[in-house]
Amino acid sequence: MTDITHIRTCPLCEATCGLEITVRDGQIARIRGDRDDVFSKGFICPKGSTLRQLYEDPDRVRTPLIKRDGVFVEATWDEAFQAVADGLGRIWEGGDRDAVALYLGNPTAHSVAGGMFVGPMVKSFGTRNVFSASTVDQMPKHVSSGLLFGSAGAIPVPDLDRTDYLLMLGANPHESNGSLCTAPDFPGRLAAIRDRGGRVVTVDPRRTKTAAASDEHIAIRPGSDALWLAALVTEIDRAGNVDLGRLGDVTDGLDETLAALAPFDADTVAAHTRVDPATTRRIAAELAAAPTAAVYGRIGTHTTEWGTLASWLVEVLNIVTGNLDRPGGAMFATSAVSAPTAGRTPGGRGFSIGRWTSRVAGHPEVKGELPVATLADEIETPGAGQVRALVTSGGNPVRSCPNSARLDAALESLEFMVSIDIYLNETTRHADVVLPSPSPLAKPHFDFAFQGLSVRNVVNYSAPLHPADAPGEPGMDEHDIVAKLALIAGGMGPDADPSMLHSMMFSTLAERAGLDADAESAAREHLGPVEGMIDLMLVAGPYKDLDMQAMLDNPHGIDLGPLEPRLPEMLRTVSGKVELSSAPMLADVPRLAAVLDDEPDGRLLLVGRRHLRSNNSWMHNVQVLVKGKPRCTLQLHPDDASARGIEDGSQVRLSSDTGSVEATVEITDDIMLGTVSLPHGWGHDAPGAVGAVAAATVGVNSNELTGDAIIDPLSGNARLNAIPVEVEALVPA
Ligand SMILES: Nc1nc2c(c(=O)[nH]1)N[C@H]1C(S)=C(S)[C@@H](COP(=O)(O)OP(=O)(O)OC[C@H]3O[C@@H](n4cnc5c(=O)[nH]c(N)nc54)[C@H](O)[C@@H]3O)O[C@H]1N2
Ligand SMILES: Nc1nc2c(c(=O)[nH]1)N[C@H]1C(S)=C(S)[C@@H](COP(=O)(O)OP(=O)(O)OC[C@H]3O[C@@H](n4cnc5c(=O)[nH]c(N)nc54)[C@H](O)[C@@H]3O)O[C@H]1N2
Ligand code: SF4
Ligand SMILES: [Mo]
Repeated sequence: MTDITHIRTCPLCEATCGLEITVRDGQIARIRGDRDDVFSKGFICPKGSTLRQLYEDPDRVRTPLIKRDGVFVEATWDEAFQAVADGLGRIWEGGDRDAVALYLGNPTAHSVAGGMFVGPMVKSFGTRNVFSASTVDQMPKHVSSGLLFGSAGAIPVPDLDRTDYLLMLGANPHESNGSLCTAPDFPGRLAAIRDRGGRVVTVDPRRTKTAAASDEHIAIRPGSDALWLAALVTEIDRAGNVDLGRLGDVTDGLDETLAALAPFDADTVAAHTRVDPATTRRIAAELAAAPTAAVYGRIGTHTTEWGTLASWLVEVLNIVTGNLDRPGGAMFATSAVSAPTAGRTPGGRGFSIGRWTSRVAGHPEVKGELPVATLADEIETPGAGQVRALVTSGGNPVRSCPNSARLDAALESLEFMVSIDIYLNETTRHADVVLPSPSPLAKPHFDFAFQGLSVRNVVNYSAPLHPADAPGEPGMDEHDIVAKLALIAGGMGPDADPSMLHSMMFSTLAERAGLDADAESAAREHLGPVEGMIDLMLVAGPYKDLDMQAMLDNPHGIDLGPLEPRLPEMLRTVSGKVELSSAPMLADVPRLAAVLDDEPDGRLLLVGRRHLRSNNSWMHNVQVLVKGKPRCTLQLHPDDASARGIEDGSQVRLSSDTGSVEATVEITDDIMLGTVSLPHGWGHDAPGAVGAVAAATVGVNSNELTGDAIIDPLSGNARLNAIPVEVEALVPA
């Protein structure tokens, strides 16, 4: 018996934990946390070790599938790409590139295929109908960052390891392991803040595990974070505590911002937020007085109709307390593959939205994307530019996007659909061709996205454990599948070799770095195409002496140190300043102010939640993760339950303006009065979806309740939280 140990980064969530995988006689014998990982130091959650179960899952798709007469039949890769070229070719024949839409899901952000190849694929499709999970997630942060700093990718992360005070809204890292804040063992890092005498305050309508582990939990009425954050700014101002510190000279628009926010204060927002004014004033004073502090908002703060305002207000607070870009505050990571900015003159082209608008609802384009909440509009509405075909890559919009029952029907009506995925699920069952990605173990891994969102500057590369044509794998690398689609869309035909795209991409990278492509390419003949390109990016990046060889020599990762101040060099606004009061932001404030005059909706408000052993709408086919008590329960406050005659464990009907579902009730005073919670991503009983374990789970799809009409206007983000609902007891039959 020989044991081979492989070290790699877990690709499942943003925490990027190091894994140590032991292979014995060709079988995966053990997966545990890599204690030598420079960042995660052995931390792992229950999902990390299930890469083995994902690899072995008999229900995972391992052969390309083509639908013939409504039934999937196994096909060769050549047949599958021919079918893709034929199917998309028929749509493109009419000359309308917008007729083919793309939907890019969450795993795209965690893969080399997504980080490197999806960009060229999107370009090559030449469609305006690009949709992704970003508009059910973090798009507000991109917009607020774009407007403030001139770059949608300049996202401040709380400096968890050095801060004295963390104010955290709408995030539950004890379950999610963190987002837009890459920090393996987030819970441990929170505990360390308290251990060193700091303070953690969590704002959430639910007393989550994170809230329970904090110094203070503030229960806030769902959907009202923007109001409360605005009030904090005003209270800091009124107390004379605004202090921009080092950034005073490089920040524009402070007075305009403070004036615009003046209507919001601790008293005026109290009825809508349910936070008592004394608490609001105290938190404002604590934030201002803390030696260092960071404000951080996530899913609960972003997935409302006020997402961009709330995201902006988080940064306004970091700025007016002098905490932006200083150790212990909110800082910018420096990815090893980003363009160097040190010594650069601040300024640039700035950021704008709305270079085009969506055809039916007229929503502005953001970062080249349209809101996924309007995908069904684009499929259902006839006329030039109607979406008639769709390509999904690592996404399950039929479970993850608002008004999903409508979207489900819309996908069924498409003329042609292609899915790159590892499962036949609620979404991919609609496809005409399914292109199976290999399991995570057969993929190279490099965190293009999360290096730029990390609480330390760190870089890792993982080589595949086994090749994409190893036993139990579908035979083709995911990045080659994406490359093939790019080439087909570029008119190169289904037989085109992915290496064509590799050399084009390599040349572009070399040119961008001011290097000679032929010479650089020749110097990298010993590396594969993906490794060669990453090598070039590392060499052209901001760190000296970093290249692919260093990555291969350091499988546990390379620690590049704590976050460093990066302003003003990285500012790409037109003014070269932090533009606090950009016109689009200030123009949206009156919409928020109008809420102050409204009566709060008397109905219950629905919010979502996550569980450590789940991952959005998937990983539900892994028995060790789904075993135990059903996770998809409707949490209800005891007083709301008794007012409706509802008992713990009973079945209820939950209805919104969009739809209704039946759910099992869990009565708990961990949820605030007037709020109910149902997790998203469940309900795996759709005909044609294949997954024996998932099908046996109990649960319903919460996105049958979320609507697609109300969105955050600046980012196009869907409203997935604070949905007015009614709950009624179902009389047992
Ligand atoms: N109500 C409500 N809805 C939500 C949310 C919420 O909080 N509340 N959260 C939103 C958020 S933050 C997100 S990110 C979205 C997620 O939205 P999506 O990305 O659409 O959904 P996922 O459930 O992540 O689906 C991932 C898909 O990728 C497949 N997959 C897994 N691994 C791979 C791989 O390696 N390669 C390929 N090609 N496919 C793979 C899975 O089988 C699955 O089909 O959901 C959003 N929806
Ligand atoms: N185990 C697990 N980990 C995951 C995922 C998963 O599905 N499962 N998904 C991954 C993805 S794609 C993402 S984007 C991240 C998300 O990571 P987080 O942002 O930490 O997401 P959640 O755990 O859903 O926490 C959101 C919290 O917001 C609260 N909330 C709802 N509405 C409001 C509101 O209006 N105001 C406030 N203040 N709070 C509100 C909810 O009660 C919930 O506790 O997690 C990632 N990690
Ligand atoms: S927290 Fe869990 S799922 Fe996330 S990277 Fe670490 S082991 Fe993987
Ligand atoms: Mo997400």
